[in-house]
Amino acid sequence: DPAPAPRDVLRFPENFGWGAATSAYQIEGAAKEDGRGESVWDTFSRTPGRTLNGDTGDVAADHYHRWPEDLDLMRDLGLHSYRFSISWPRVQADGTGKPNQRGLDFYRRMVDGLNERGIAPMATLFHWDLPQALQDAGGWENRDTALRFADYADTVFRALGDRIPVWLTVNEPKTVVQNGYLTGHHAPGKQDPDAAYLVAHHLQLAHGLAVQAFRATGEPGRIGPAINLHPCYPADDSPAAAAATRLYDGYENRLYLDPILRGSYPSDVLADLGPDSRLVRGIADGDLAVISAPVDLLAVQYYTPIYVTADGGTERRWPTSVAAWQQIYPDGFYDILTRVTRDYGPIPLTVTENGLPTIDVLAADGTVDDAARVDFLRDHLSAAHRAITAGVPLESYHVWSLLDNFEWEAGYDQRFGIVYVDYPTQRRILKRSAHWYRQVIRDNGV
Ligand code: GBH
Repeated sequence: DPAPAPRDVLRFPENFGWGAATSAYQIEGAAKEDGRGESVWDTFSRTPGRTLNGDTGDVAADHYHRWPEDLDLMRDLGLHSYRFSISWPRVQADGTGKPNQRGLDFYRRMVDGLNERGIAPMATLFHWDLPQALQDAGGWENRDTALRFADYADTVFRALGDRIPVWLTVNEPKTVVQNGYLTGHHAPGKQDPDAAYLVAHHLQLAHGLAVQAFRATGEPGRIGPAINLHPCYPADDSPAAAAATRLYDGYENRLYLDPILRGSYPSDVLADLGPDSRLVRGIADGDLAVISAPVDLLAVQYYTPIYVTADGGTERRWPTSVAAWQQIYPDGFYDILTRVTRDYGPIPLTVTENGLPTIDVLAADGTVDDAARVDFLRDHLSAAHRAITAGVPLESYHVWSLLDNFEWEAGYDQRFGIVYVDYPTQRRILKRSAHWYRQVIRDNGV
């Protein structure tokens, strides 16, 4: 039986949802099974030089075969909610046409298994694994991909809509834009700024069309976007740094929030891109009405702040994690949560990702001591608690990630899981953070 909670626990609201998150390509493996088609991430990760050690998601955490065990583990942790993603190429191998029943059946079984265990399924429709056939037809640069996405979403809603209470449309459109089309570090590996922002528009159009399709099915659940937000701070107190920070914030945050929640693009970003940009030319009449179709909740993902210098560059202020891009700054979590509520109104929020990568060691005694993750999670949950106290309507929190997994271009070295995956045996081992998180859930607080 759980020990009684110490009196200094920061209690979360009654009914607060405690969860964990994953995504399809990062955990499933089974890349060639049951009629799954190829995605841009299969192509990208199998291209020499694109990922650390040439790692791919071909096997990953083998969740496709081990899901019953993984669901038992979630139940043992006491999770209320599990956020996962549905692989588009499992449902439509080439991204169009008749659905692949075996792909849908996998998710139906898994979702039924969650419901049987009293864990609420939260499904993301797109976590970056675009069918390669659609990429060959232009990918997200092609407006038609947004229409294909709406058709895929409709198929999934009709198959699973009666058993999934919360849906998320597109995971982190910004990361597709920035990593897929600016740095080229993610699939499809392009470096084309003009294309990048048109891609942003088509991803948001895809989101809006999926919301419309969802409403049309009449299914009872809720739906919203999953957006990674970065609080931006000036690196010094010069007016130039303040101005550069405002524009940076436009590209990091408002570009993705405003169209959905305000029905308009931020004018400073549009002005910066210019009237001849593919984004500006690509906005058709009526698009913003589609994109701003009312959503039921906003899913926020937070990892790091950004400090902007007077010349528009960035600077480090806080200790980084083993991922060079991540500075550890819990107050940034408070800042971004309160800011969203202040600027966009009291829309219900869920945190669908927040976490720390570590290079873990499985000790001889069979334990994994990820003390840094416990500190990270405690500090960030304390910040979230402060945000709730300040009036932020945050209803649930999902740690990234349930399991160690394929960390995209960084391969398998960086481990985000609260559960360790011993890849050679695929054995799951609760890290210290998993034991700690189980107690957080029991106490409903930190
Ligand atoms: C999330 O992305 C993803 O949704 C999830 O799949 C992922 O595993 C998790 O977070 C952890 O990374 O500056 O070019 O070196 C977080 C998005 C990841 C986007 C790092 C920017 C910086 C790469 N960020 N990336 S770079």
